Amino acid sequence: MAFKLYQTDATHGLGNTCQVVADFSNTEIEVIIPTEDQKADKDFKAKKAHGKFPMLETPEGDVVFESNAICMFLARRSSDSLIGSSAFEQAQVEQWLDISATQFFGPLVDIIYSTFGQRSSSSYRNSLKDAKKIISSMEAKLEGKKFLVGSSLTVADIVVFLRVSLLFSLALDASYRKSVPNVTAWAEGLRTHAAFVKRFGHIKFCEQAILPEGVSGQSGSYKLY
Ligand SMILES: N[C@@H](CCC(=O)N[C@@H](CS)C(=O)NCC(=O)O)C(=O)O
Repeated sequence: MAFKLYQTDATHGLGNTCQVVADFSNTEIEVIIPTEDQKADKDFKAKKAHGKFPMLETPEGDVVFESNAICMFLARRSSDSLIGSSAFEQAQVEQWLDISATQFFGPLVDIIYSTFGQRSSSSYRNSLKDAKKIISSMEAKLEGKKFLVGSSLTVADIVVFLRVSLLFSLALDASYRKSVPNVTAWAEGLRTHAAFVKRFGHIKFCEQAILPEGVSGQSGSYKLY
């Protein structure tokens, strides 16, 4: 019996990230987008007691939540070194997952919600600055390397890609990307990788940033970058 991956909708980035890891680890998963009726069901509510998607249900009916934990669980089922090929590499993989959950996710959500007018754009600049700090540290780590950890793809690349690709699609335009060639080459490699296209579709990186109302770009009153 397949594992069941519950997610908000077909475009759910955290869910799709888990799907990519499942594919790399040859784990069969059934993707379920619960209907409102299903979500209101008492048994389903008990299963989703933590309140968030994605959530993975094992064939035995046990549940694990938090996308990074789901990714690591699925990655450990792989014969490839998706979690890193030494104790040190495994620590580095965890380091990137922690960075992406604690330092990247907040600014990213702020940028997305501000861009689409669902939140005041007052913190947009600071969020972008915070996100760019992480991209700068990635730029240094990726010097002469194809992957964030070791010499092959790990969960760190898969998880961090979601954050970076959303920023490259919305806020960090072609001229900014030229200033981080290592991260851009890394992101291009993953964006066009068949496994990512299968689960994320054909992601496009923006030529020009899509700015929230009230925020001007390079040609405006302040320099965005
Ligand atoms: N840290 C969590 C974040 C989960 C999260 O915020 N999920 C949101 C969608 S991105 C969600 O489930 N929203 C709908 C709901 O709460 O029912 C993870 O990585 O899984």
